Amino acid sequence: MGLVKIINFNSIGDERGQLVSFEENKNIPFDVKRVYCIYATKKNVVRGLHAHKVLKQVAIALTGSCKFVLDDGYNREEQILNSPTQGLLIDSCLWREMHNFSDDCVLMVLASDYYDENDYVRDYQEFLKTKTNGN
Ligand code: T46
Repeated sequence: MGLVKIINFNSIGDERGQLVSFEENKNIPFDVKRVYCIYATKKNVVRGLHAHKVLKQVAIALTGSCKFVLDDGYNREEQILNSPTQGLLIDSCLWREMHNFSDDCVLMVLASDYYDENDYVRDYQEFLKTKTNGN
């Protein structure tokens, strides 16, 4: 099974424009405890560069675009996000990097838990060790 899991959200359109909604345990496959947005990212910045032990997230580019890299310690896969109707499901225990932010990128992330620095693995070698330990 691939690392990149895309959720396609239904967009409701009429003569006024478009509307897309996100609902926990419906089109978002977990309880949503936190929402955050990454925006005004500077040129040539790489964000992420960590894994989460437990947290699951869905990332959606509300405007603009960026590129995600997901890495399970064995394979790396890339996915460009550029639509509010497309979510990237980021499972736990995956190294993630975000590259190539457009100036107008607003990346919204729906998260399965509150912010907890203890859930982060910010060292790649440490991340690889968790993989060889059978996680
Ligand atoms: C992830 C990717 C996709 C908070 O105080 N509350 C929060 O909810 C978050 C997400 C971050 N922070 C603090 C922690 C740091 O001092 O904000 C600062 C920047 O966070 P970080 O360097 O972890 O940001 P990114 O863009 O590298 O990663 C973020 C999320 O942290 C992470 O969970 O998976 O986006």
